[in-house]
This record gives sequence, C-alpha cells and structure tokens, in this order.
Amino acid sequence: MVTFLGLAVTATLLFCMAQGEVLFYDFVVNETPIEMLCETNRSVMIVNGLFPGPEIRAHKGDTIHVNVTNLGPYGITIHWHGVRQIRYPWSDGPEYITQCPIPTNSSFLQKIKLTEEEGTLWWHAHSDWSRATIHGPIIILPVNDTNYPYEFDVQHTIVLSEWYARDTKDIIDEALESGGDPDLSVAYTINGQPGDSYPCSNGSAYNITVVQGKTYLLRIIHSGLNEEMFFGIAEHNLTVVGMDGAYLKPLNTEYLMISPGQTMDVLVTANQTPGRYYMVFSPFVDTTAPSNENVTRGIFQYSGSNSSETPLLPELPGFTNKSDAGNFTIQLKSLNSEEHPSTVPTNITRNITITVSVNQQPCPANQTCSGPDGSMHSASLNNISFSAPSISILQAYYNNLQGVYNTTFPDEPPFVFDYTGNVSALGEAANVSTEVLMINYNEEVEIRFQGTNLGAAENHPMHLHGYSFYVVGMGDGNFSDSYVSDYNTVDPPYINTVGLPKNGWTAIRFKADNPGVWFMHCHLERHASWGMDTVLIVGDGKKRHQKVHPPPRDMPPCTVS
Ligand SMILES: [Cu+2]
Repeated sequence: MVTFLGLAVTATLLFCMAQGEVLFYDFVVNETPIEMLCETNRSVMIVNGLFPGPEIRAHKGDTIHVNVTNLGPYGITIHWHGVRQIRYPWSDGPEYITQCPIPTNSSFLQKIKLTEEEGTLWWHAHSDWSRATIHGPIIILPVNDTNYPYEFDVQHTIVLSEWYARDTKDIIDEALESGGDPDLSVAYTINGQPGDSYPCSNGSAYNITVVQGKTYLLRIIHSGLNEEMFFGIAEHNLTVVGMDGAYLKPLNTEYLMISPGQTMDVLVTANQTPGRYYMVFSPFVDTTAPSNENVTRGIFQYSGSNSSETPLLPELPGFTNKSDAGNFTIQLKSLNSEEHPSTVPTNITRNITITVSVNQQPCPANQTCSGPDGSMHSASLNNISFSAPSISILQAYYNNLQGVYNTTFPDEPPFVFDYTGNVSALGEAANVSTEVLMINYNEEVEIRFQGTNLGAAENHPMHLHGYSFYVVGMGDGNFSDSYVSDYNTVDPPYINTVGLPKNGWTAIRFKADNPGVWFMHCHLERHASWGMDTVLIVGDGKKRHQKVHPPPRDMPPCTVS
C-alpha cells in the first residue's frame, strides 16, 4: 500500500503543471452477489459492489488517477473507452495489447489523461468477457460547467447492459474451446434493471420522474456485448447533441440506433400530456446468427402521475429493420462550430482498405467442433484472424522484443473478390496470426472498412483506441473510388466506434498524432474474441513531446502461464 501511495504523490507532482485538475478514484474489483431476474445470490465481478459500476465525473482536460485493485479470482484489465490517452498507452487497458491482466490481490494505478474529450464516455474491463459486468460512465463536463452548446435542466445517465445467466469467462472460454456459439445473454438492463418485461423484475424498472416543461439530458451508454439497439421514448421526440465524447449538430429523431461501444447525449423535453411513458431498448438484428431478441423497458413518468397507470409503448423499428438503422446513422454530423470546429484530414498520406469478415476454421484433427457444419467460428480483418500474444504488444514494442508480433498487416485485402456478393464458392478460413499495422507519426490516414458476405454477415461496430476519427463516408455494397468525391469532409461525425453496415463499407479519417500501440476491433464481443481485431502501432515523432512516455513502475507483470 505504501508503494502505491508513494506513486500517487509522485504522479501528482508530475501532473500538477498540466491543464486541469488531478482527481483520484479507487476501484476494487471483486465477486459480489447480486439480485437479477429470479436469482438472488449469484456472484459476478463488479467494481466497488456496484452494477453498473461507479461513475467518474471530471472536467475537460483533467487527469484522473484510478487505483484498480483486483480481488477477483482471475486477472482483469480496465479500458477508458474513448479517452485518447495522448502519448500514454500504458493505461489504455486491452489485455495483451497494452498490458497483461492485473493479477488477483494486486493493484495497478491507471492514469486517464483527458484532453479534447467532452461529453459522455465510459470505462469497461478489456479482458475475456468480464466487461459484461465491469463497466461504468465517464462524464466529462465543459471546463466551465455552463458552457454547453445546448440547454437543459436536468441530466441522467442511462447505461444499457447485457446480462448473462452464467459466468461470462466460462461462456467465452468454453465457446473458444468448442468453436461453437457462445451463450446468448438472457436480459438487457437499464442501469442494472431488466424492467417489467422480465420475470421477477416487475416493480423494479428504472424510472425517471420528470416535470412538465423541463428538458432532460440523457447520457446513453451502450455497454452491451453483442447486439446493436434501437431506443425511443413513447410520444417524445429525441434530439441527439453528442456522441462518443464530442458534440453533434442537433438531430431530431423518434428513435436512436446505438451500437455496443457507442455513447449518445440526447435531449428530451417533457412536453406531452402528464402520464407514464415507456423508454425502450429493442435489439437491431441484421444477421442469421443467434440473437437475444428481448427488449428492456424503463419508465419516463411525469411528476404526480398515477403509478398504477400502464405506460404507453414507443413505436420502434422492427428487429430486422436495416433501412431504419442506416437512415438514423447517416444523419449524424459533427457540430463544427467556431468553438468546436471539425478538422478533417484532407491530405491523405496513407490509405488502407480492410475487409471485415466472419469466418470458419476447420476443426483440428481428432477433435469435435460445434461451429457451423462441425467447424470452428472465426473472424478476421484482411483475412487475418488476430491471435493475442502472451505478453503485451506495447511492452514488446517499447523494449524492442522480437518474435511477439509481425509488422506485415497488409494495406489492401489479400484477395480481391465481390466482397458483398455471392461468396458461396469461396473458402471461409482465415490466417491466424499476430499482425500489426505500422503507421508513421502525423500521417493523415484513411481506413476503408469493407464488410463481406462471408459467414453470417452483419453490422460491425468498429472501434479504434487512442483516437476518435471522422466518418467521411458510408454505404451499401462494395466500395468504389468514385465515392470519394461524395465524402463529407465538412462536418462528418467525430466518433470512436462506427457501425460498418452489413455488406457495406465505411471510410474513416484521422491524423496519426498519438504515438503508441492502439487496439482496433469489432465491439461485438463474440467477433472480437474470434479474431476481428488488429493493432495500430503509431511511431514516435522526432521532437521530445511527440514520443510515448516511459511506462509506470507498477505495470502488471507478464508471466507466461
Ligand atoms: Cu463484428
């Protein structure tokens, strides 16, 4: 304990000259019994006894020190989703990418360095599937609290989670072993409450009591593992004003489509007849893969309304409504105001195309596999199914260790085919390997993600660590160079997780101004576990302030198990 206090003091001295305040949080991860559905005593891994976990609240530019102590039975890591962590990948969190798991009965002091982020982000475990229960909000207020580019009266945070009936580490360990489908979640929850559409949950739905005429800011976080969601409130229009820690042009809509990993800041005014209205998350299912098709309901109720009154239901797009999902996403634009300008790269020096596929691997000899037709589920980027090493790529990179990863991730798909057409004649196996993309400091990068029709095609929420990016284009089918002239380079949304449409493409741009080792992956957990991942290593610049900081002394050890 003395060691950690000592480190905290040193860190304070180091950071006191930086902009913003330094805040301290203690996170203790432990197995804790919680009541859910009809179970009253199953233990799950949570932080500080809370589900969802504790909120971090800071101002733009602050530095947050979180002392993470793991008292659970297996190693975990924690990621600060959407925080760029400029020059400091050491606290970013993905296991075997920037660190090894924090072992049982030990601590790791993580430093979260806020810079440009403003709005709503979140934190979550980034080891096996433990993020199902280890997650919580990061609320980043403007430097001057009143300086929002919109007006509201009251704010609430809404965390959508996915609940599993068994230990999520067992679920994914068994699925990867057998090659079959992992268990589906059994419920969706709003701030930990499944709501009245589930057994044993009547009377405990999450509710917001509102006052006629007031405007509410809802900070919505999709922490679920495997399903995109529609969201709406009966009879009430929504105005989306922010996403992934950056402002948007106000977008009026009756519903949202939000992917795992994304956050949305939404205004809603209580301007209807006083009463009770359901707020509903309902899954968007655009795949033939198995899905949890339940909904979860909270209640938006006017002060003084009769609590025995049955709430009204919103009309949300049907589960399979791909066009309504796409029509919402395509309307998102960044605020691009004088105070919050867009700086879209227009001098692209590195152009990368990445196919995003669901694959099948042949079953190893003398083994029975439970994937499709006796194969094993797999997934890939540019036909490489990512295999994590047993020590962290960041530590290997920083210390020049050889043999941990290869630097030959290709800038183009290895095979050209009709990606979104009839692929039935093609083999579905990918190469299993640990390949990273090397990127020079300050390059202006464009990545074109190309969905493919291999395996069970679907929407993939692609997430990049260390950066937000501008989504300059998106569409159905195969990408064509002729689409470049239609890009939005004026006010594209600036986000960290983008839904790549099923059998479609999307193009993102960013300036590689943050040196380090940054994970890039599908935020559907089953795809990430099957290998739909890669790593960007952005090199140091020449100047002193353009290099990765040295590691902290308490990095969790990498021991080969
Ligand atoms: Cu995916």
